[in-house]
Amino acid sequence: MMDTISFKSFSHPLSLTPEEMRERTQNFHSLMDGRRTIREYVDTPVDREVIEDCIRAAGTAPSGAHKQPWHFVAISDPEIKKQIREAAEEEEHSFYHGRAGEEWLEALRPFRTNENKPFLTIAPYLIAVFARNFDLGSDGKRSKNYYVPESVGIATGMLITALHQAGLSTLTHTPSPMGFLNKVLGRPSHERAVILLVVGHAAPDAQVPDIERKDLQDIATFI
Ligand code: IYR
Repeated sequence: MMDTISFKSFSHPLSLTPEEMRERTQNFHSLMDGRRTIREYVDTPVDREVIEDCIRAAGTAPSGAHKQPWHFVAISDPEIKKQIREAAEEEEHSFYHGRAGEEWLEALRPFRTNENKPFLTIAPYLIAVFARNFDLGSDGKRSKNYYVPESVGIATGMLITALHQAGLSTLTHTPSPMGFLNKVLGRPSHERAVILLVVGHAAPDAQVPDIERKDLQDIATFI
């Protein structure tokens, strides 16, 4: 346990003029505005080092009491991807044939999703994101983590951003329930799978829904 932490001085890696700042924020928004959730991939491999760096970047996210309550499993093994696809499609079948309920299915209909998930075996990487509500010491002692959904959500957003700026596409897949991921990936029961990120190059003929993002005035208030 870390009882005391010493403090050190900080300097931001960037020191920008207001003009440089504006240019960077405009460019960054434009880059992020080009991100789309992608459901069609090619099997072109991605270097493991790229995935490692993106996960490192995600691991820089702020977290409650710096507990870093996340674990990422990066899967490229075709056999494990196949197991994940089979289990996910089984869960999704019951979701789309009853469990979801009419209102949910109605909300999803325009997006043309269904229980078939070929991207789970085609995309070169799947990254399963796990959240830990507590850590387990080697003596079996539990230590609590804080703001876990917030911390893991922020880290996942940073992971998606890191992958996008590397030229890769993602799908924030949420097979539900996701308990099968603990079993297939051999993760302990105090870890809870929250998102299965599909990662790779978008198929050249990939299609995305023609939808708009809310305007600034609809998502922000300045007072
Ligand atoms: N998990 C299902 C259903 C699904 C739910 C929502 I909310 C979406 O935005 C998209 C899909 C699936 O992955 O098909």
